[in-house]
Order: sequence, then C-alpha cells, then structure tokens
Amino acid sequence: MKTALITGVTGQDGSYLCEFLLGKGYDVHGTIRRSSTDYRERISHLEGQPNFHLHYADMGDSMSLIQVLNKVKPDEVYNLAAQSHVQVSFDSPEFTADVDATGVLRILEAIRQTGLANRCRLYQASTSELYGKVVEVPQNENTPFYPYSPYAVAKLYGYWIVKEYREAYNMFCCNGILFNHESERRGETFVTRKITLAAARIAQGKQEKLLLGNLSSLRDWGYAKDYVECMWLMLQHDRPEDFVIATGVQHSVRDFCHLAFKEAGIDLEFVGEGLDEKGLDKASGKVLVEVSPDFYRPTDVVNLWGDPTKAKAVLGWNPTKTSFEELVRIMVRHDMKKVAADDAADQVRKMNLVEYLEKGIVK
Ligand code: NAP
Ligand code: F7E
Repeated sequence: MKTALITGVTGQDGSYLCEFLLGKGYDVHGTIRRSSTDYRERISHLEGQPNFHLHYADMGDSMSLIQVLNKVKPDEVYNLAAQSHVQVSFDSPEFTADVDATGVLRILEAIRQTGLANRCRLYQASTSELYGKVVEVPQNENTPFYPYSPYAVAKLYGYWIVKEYREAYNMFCCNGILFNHESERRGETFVTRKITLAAARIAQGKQEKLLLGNLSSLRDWGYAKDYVECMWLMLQHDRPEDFVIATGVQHSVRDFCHLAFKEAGIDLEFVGEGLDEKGLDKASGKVLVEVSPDFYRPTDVVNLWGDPTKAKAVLGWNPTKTSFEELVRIMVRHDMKKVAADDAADQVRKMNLVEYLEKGIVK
C-alpha cells in the first residue's frame, strides 16, 4: 500500500484528491490548520475511514512539516496548501509570499532533512497565473511567464525552487501548471461559484442582484475532479517533468454568467459597456447583474487559454472529459439544491456574506 501526504487537504482540490487516492487503495494523510471554526466540510465524509488520517501542520512552520514527514514517511507528497485567492494576495502579499513561495521551500527541505529525498515524490500545485500578462495565446510548457499579482509572483518562486531541487538534489518533484478548475466545492468568492450561488439564490427569490468585476476576463475552466487525476499521473510517470493541465477551451466571465443563469431558468441579456454593463432578465427587464469597481484588481490576468497537448500525449490524460457546459450544469444544479435546503439561520448568514460581497468588503 502506498502512502500519500496531502497539504491543503481541506481545500477544493485536496478533498477530491483524497477521494481519488483512497479509491486507488492509498493510505492517505492530510495536514490541517488549527481553527476556531469548523472548516472541514469538504472532507467530513472521509473522517473515520481507516486509511484516512489528519495531522496539524502549517506551511509557515518548518518544524510542523518535519514532524509530520517523519511520522508519515510518505511515498508521495501533494503540496496543495496555499493562500489561493488572487485578489486577497493584493491585501496580504507578505502572508501569500510566506505560504505560497517559502512554504514550497519548507516542504522540499523537510523532505530532504527527514532523509526521504531519494524515495519520496513531490507534486507542486503550480498555476496558469504564472503566464499573467500573457505573451502568447494559447499557453504551453514553453510559454514565458509574466506573473501579474503577488499570488503569481509567490507561485513563480515555488515553480523555480521545485526545478532547482530536481536538478540540484535529483529529487522527483514536478510542477503541475493547472489552469482554473472549478466544482460544486469551489470556494464561494471565486468568480464561478459566486455566479452559480447567486444564480440559484436569485432564481429562488433569495437575492436581488449580483455584483461582478471584469466580465470580459477570459479563462480556460475545467472540472476539479478531472484535474486531480493528472496530479497523480504526473507522479506515476517514469521521470519528473512539468505539465500544463487545461481543457484547451476558453470562455469569458460573461459567458459563464449567461450559461449559469440559463441553467437556473433565467435568460440574461447583457447591455452597455465597461462599468455600465448590466445583465438584464430578458423576461422582466429587471437588472440582475451589475459591474462594480470593487471587484476590479490592480493588475488583472485577462487571457488565459491552455494547451494540454503534452499532458494528453505523455500522460494519456483526457482534457475534455467534462465540457464547460457540463461543468456549469453540475455547479448550478448543486447550488439550486443547496440554496433550497439552507435553513433560515444559514440563509441569514449567507445573505450577510452576500451583502459584504456586494459592498466589496469580502471579495
Ligand atoms: P483552496 O480551496 O483555497 O485550498 C487551499 C488549501 O490550502 C486549504 O486546505 C487551506 O487550508 C490550505 N492552506 C492555506 N494556507 C495554509 C497554511 N499556511 N498552512 C497549511 N495549509 C494552508 O485551493 P484549491 O482551489 O483547492 O487549490 C489547491 C492548490 O492549487 C493551491 O495551491 C492553489 O494555489 C493551486 N491552484 C488552484 C487552481 C484552481 O483553479 N483551483 C489552479 C491552479 C493552481 P484552510 O482550509 O485551513 O484554509
Ligand atoms: O477570477 C474575474 C477576475 O477569482 C477569475 C485561483 O484558483 O485560478 C484562480 O484564480 C477572473 C479574474 O480566479 C469577479 O478579475 C470578475 O480575471 O475566479 P477568480 P483566478 O483569479 O483566475 C488560478 C489558476 C489560481 O491559481 C488561483 O489559485 O474573474 N472576476 N468579477 C472576478 N473574480 C472574482 N473572484 N470575483 C468577482 O466578482
């Protein structure tokens, strides 16, 4: 039985990866952070399984990482832990650098210092944000990077330190350059989930309107459940390499909105431009989507489109298993049920969050 350690196990990808590895018969260990509130929603259904174990560790704390590596002695480490919100990285740049850049160095050193460098393989959650202010479209493994946020600059360090340890110490470590991947478990302040939840609430009369930033931003959106398989495939390959993981299909935030509202039973029509653009309900003429400068970023990445040719050819991965249309359908159907099932108290809490979102306090 192989043993895997996942940092960031409570996150969207961590939870899907756990399920995937348990399904493959792994002994799965995850690291969690101490918190005063319960944040284990995504993995609570796995707790109590004999092959699933949790340990406290923080990417800012080398000692905790060394301790857990000594205890678990994993065959594979999946380093998913990160401050992953690009907008938040402008508000907390130093914390983002500590976790997303130095944190990668800490886990690599922890592997070395616990004597596991020769036998333990590492997957690093790298990102399409490295392409940032893009120099070519679509982007592949050879496209030059131009990071365009504190998050991306931190992740660039992570990318290079992984390459450095691979060459300097002959360690089996890879960067997965993953383009945006979403799901019904996506954090509620990322644009796709913000839209699917709002579409569901608006359709059920529980929210008036949705405020968004740049509607013209373009992304290559895939399904998170499909992407975790690729993380595993990279570590099963006969040599450590970096891979772009994407669908090869690009859409705008506006397209996503259109389709999500349609799935919730509302036909939207967009009129106007820039800050004056609005999404109207075609049936009633009511304004349901507005643009707010609160959700614009100091520098925004607006043209991400991945070329997954290498992952397809070398790893045999299928980038179009779940289409864009199906992804939106999965998310909206989930959120329609969730919104309908939320009890009154939860509804108040959610509405407060929405109000904060609308005021741009929490993005
Ligand atoms: P996510 O849902 O935000 O999960 C992030 C995880 O990291 C959570 O488990 C979080 O724990 C943990 N974490 C944050 N700070 C930590 C710290 N100081 N010490 C230990 N753990 C910490 O992110 P995701 O969407 O699953 O993404 C997983 C990874 O892939 C991230 O590294 C992200 O940057 C990268 N990535 C994501 C995408 C995407 O589209 N989803 C694309 C490319 C790359 P808490 O629950 O305690 O906050
Ligand atoms: O923004 C625009 C926003 O926050 C997507 C992370 O997982 O993927 C994610 O980062 C686009 C941007 O994701 C709103 O300006 C418009 O252009 O959903 P997002 P992201 O920044 O692409 C990458 C690959 C990662 O590595 C990250 O960890 O949508 N946008 N209006 C908005 N974005 C948000 N959040 N909220 C809005 O209201």
